[in-house]
Amino acid sequence: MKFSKACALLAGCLGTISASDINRPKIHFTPQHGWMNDPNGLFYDKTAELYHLYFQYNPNDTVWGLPLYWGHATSKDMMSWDEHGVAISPDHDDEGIFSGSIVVDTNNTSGFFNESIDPHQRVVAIYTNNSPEEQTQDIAYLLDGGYTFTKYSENPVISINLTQFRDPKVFWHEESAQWIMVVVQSQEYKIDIYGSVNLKNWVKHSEFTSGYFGMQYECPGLIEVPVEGGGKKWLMILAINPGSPMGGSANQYFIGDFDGFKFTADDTQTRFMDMGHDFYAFQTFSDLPTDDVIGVAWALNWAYAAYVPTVAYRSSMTLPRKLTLKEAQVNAERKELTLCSEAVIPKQNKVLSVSNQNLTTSHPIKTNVSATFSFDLSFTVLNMTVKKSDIPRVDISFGNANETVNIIFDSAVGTFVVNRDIPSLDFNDFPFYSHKSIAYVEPTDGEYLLTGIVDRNILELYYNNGSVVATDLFFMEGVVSEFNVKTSLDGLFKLEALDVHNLKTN
Ligand code: KTE
Repeated sequence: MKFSKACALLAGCLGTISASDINRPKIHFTPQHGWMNDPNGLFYDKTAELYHLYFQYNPNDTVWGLPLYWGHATSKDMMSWDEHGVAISPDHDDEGIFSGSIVVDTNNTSGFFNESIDPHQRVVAIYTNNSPEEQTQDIAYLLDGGYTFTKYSENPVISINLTQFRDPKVFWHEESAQWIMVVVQSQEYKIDIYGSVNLKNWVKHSEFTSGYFGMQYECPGLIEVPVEGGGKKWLMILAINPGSPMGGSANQYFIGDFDGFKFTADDTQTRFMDMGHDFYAFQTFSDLPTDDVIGVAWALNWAYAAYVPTVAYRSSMTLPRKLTLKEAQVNAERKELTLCSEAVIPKQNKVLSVSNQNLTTSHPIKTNVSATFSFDLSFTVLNMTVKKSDIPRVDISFGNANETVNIIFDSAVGTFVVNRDIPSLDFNDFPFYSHKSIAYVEPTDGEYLLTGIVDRNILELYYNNGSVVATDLFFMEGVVSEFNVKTSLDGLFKLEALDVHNLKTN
């Protein structure tokens, strides 16, 4: 039995499970205790068939603080994780091992590894060492398959005498036969692109600036993403904090081309990876066994991260998401190449399946659910004229007898609004920022499509085959037990299909 289960069982026996444990998600990674933010060093060990998740970690408190470490967890399926404590520690208590990434140096370009080290376990971490004087890019390597790092004796590998220079994401670029690093001059609003043949000596190739500036750039990423129907395009990922139009911190992305030295965006449009509040510092896995692009984000917002009402720990990661680029309907006339996200979710137990019926006010479709469940919903707007006074809405809600979260679709404006304002929780305890998330969604061939995943205190919504996504935390005093769908007026909407599943959590 896993450590966490034994603790929960023991606590249960002692009747001391705190409210936060009721809220603790079951299929989203959370640290057993302490503070977590950004995912770091995501990689897949092809020999051990193990996914590695490192993360920004303060084991000494449930808020961010120095010294800051890399925490570590592993998983066979990216659903249930085993935690392994601190992976990299700073040399001094006023320093932090800030965000970064991991590459598998299969061909030993760094020279750190002898032939006894399995090529799939030649792990090199590239991270920002944060000290009061400077943020530098440093490297460390593993000689034991992912558990004990040795820092490079000649660190830092990049130093430009800046205190706001961080978050290196590194990958191997086959076409130009070099390691590529994207890293931000955070408050200069620059994504710097560097190249190296050995992970030790780096040359600056170019800079990229675009999108919302916010207060600062953070956590960049550059990855080639499959396009539905064939081909690939390059995706530049960029986090800003604060300054998101949704409030607080957010991730944006740009679609374009990369030649090994310079990234060129296809257009000047700014696109957000997630229209909710709680999706930040997204990072993709290195060395996956397929061409799939899969990554994880931190499921919180710096605007209120220190205040969310969990007790033993703070924060979760999102579910892993598989990224593709598809031509998605963006208005009645036009499709645009759009980033589409698909959640990696566990096995499911169907609890409800209905189709082809009108949605009503008086007879909502309802079912009991476990606190970790998913729903797949599609509906159409019947061609009805609506009197000015009528408000044509679909109301999708979940919760318990006293607390609900509502996802309201308003066909007059083609918009879904998530309302997570739960009266039983005194929001004066912490600034839960905007209680509402707004997503403008186009129908696909006339149908509005929505997949929702609820996991105790986190809601992930995938609209229109994942071309619009929204992640939001919510906090109830009870547990989620009901799900239902109703409308503001009869005869306005037709349910095409609704499947509800409880998600197996082990
Ligand atoms: C922490 O809140 C501050 O100094 C930053 O804005 C958060 O920065 C540090 O977290 C990020 C990364 O840029 C840092 O490497 C990391 C983004 O924990 O969440």
